[in-house]
Amino acid sequence: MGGLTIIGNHISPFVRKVLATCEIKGLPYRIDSFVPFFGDDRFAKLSPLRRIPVLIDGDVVVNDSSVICEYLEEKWPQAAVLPGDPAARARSRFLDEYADTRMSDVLLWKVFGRATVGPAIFGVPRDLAAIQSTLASEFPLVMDQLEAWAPGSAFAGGASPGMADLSVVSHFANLRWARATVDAARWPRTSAWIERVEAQSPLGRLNAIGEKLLRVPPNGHRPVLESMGVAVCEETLGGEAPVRGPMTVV
Ligand SMILES: N[C@@H](CCC(=O)N[C@@H](CS)C(=O)NCC(=O)O)C(=O)O
Repeated sequence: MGGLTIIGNHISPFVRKVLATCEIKGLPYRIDSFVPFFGDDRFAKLSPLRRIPVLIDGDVVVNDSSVICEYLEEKWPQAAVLPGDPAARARSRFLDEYADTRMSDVLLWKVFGRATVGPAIFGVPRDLAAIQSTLASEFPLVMDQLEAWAPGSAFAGGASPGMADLSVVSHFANLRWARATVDAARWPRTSAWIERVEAQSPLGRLNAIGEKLLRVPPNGHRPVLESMGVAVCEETLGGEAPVRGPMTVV
């Protein structure tokens, strides 16, 4: 069977970044949707760190959301998600890197992970004090940096949403799902940027799908996705029980 396959689910900001990139480029895909900790041995072979997303394009297997987006950009340059100018491209790549590292650490692992993933998947008690402490200390530092970098109009890499916008903004859905919000009066440029990207890229719709998946058990994604018109793989590499991978944070 030809076409692109993505292993991952819409709850992951990294997966939504890749799905949005496919959609911006008009590339059809199907998804094997499961929570990564439930991946079986075949998944571990395709994803050495047991992480999602994974892209399968025929015989080619690509790991890591940024590497996947750059592969897509190089193979299908139409509807570019990176600017052409080398300096602007470097800037976009830095924002993407910042989102994948610093924002992941603070927003995804220390807030969403503690609020949702730890309790729901691994039975770790929800540590509200630790979440509050992150929201009061490290979170504002991240937001202050984003406020200085947020584009005042349009998008990080130019006139249309690109990889940097998707990468940064996808984290804010997970933040909301952890019941934390962005103070628009304190960080107005960033708030407006988030709104623009969610409204003017596929991210808004992909976030809505992620929100639905959060409400069903880890092995219950298929009917939800099919009811929303998402193409789902016949076979799944999702297994029965959660496994901690080599990089698991929660
Ligand atoms: N840098 C990676 C991060 C991917 C990642 O951490 N994915 C999470 C889901 S949001 C995952 O698969 N976690 C499983 C684990 O850490 O064991 C990327 O951009 O793809």
